[in-house]
Amino acid sequence: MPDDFERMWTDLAGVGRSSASGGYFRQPFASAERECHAWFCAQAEARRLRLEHDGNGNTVAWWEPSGATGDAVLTGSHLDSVLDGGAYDGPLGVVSALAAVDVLRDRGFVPSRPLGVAAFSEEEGSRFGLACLGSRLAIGATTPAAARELRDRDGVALLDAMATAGLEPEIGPAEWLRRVGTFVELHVEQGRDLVDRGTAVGLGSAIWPHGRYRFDFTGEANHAGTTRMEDRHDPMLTYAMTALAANKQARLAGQRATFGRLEVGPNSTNAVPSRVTAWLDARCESDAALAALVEAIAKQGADRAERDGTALAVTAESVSPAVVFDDALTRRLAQAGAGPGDGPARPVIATQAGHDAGVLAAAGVPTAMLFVRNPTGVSHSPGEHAETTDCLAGVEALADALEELAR
Ligand code: HGY
Ligand code: MN
Ligand code: MN
Repeated sequence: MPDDFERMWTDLAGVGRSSASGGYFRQPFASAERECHAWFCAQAEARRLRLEHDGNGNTVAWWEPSGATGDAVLTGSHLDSVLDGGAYDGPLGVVSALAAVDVLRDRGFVPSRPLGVAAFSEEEGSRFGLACLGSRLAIGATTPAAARELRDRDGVALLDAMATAGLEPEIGPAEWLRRVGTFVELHVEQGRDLVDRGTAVGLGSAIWPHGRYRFDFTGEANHAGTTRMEDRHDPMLTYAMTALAANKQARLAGQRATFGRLEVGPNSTNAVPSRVTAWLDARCESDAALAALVEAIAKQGADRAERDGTALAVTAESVSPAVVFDDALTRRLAQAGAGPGDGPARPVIATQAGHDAGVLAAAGVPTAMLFVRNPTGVSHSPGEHAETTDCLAGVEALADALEELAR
């Protein structure tokens, strides 16, 4: 089995990888991400899994032995990446799911339920701005009407991007998801909890609520040289003070706030800008704390705008409520595969990272997550990594979980 996992991992290693940074650019419905989906389809067909494509860009590979009945057990993750992302965030869950099917077959296991491996589209929201777009559309958490309004940074509409990629978009609730009784997503940990605990595999307890908010700062374009400092209405200044305020508010509250994306107009070296658009990513321990943090940051931005003679408008673009994973399912999987005398059950840890598992859990699908140790905790970066031995431990743990659920 290890060679299956490592061979598959090697297959994907070069797809969408930047030779300059070593990071990945697998934006949804662009060539590299579609190459990953095509690879996934080929791997599924090689395993005689039945492929199903919904109109949202999601792909599901089904293992349905004759006699398999009842609610399906679903696993899988996503193949898209953030800009200049790591290799493991997403693909580890998809490759591990295919490898877990190999392990189960090597064990002579035959599922009594249909078992599906999903590759969800646009989990990162890196192109169209809405996190977990594919799973949200499939489960009905986002309406087709709202999705049709989405544009990428070049103004390309979602449906046009899907059609250009050769898909026949029919976005909306997916029939296949109604057949799913439980979902288990394996993912590289995007933090250091497992490292600090000295263990390779853990389970997820909860996902912090998090959101993405567009801050539009508008001011007055003017000459960078002839305009006295006291005469300016500079949106860059208002933005800068707001970014500092966000950092301070989050640090004081023990939460998370990041301005990682910025657009400046007209983006000239020798002109005071007329507008600055900045995207805030905020994550907190509770829905109330998230609302309070964003409100505090927006208020400090508005107060600064008053002083600078600029204006600020804040728009929520993607909000994910707090998610608590199914406790009974998680406890059952913490013990799955454990033999007498095995050590303590797998640790159960919270995460601040969003996942398709969070979308399905929020929609009422009994869901659990498995996390694989990340030695540095670094993620959304070319530096993201997981040791092969830990990845193989994750595959075994996922196989144990699927055997437990589909026996
Ligand atoms: O942004 C996130 O939390 C996830 O990695 N999509
Ligand atoms: Mn992910
Ligand atoms: Mn991610």
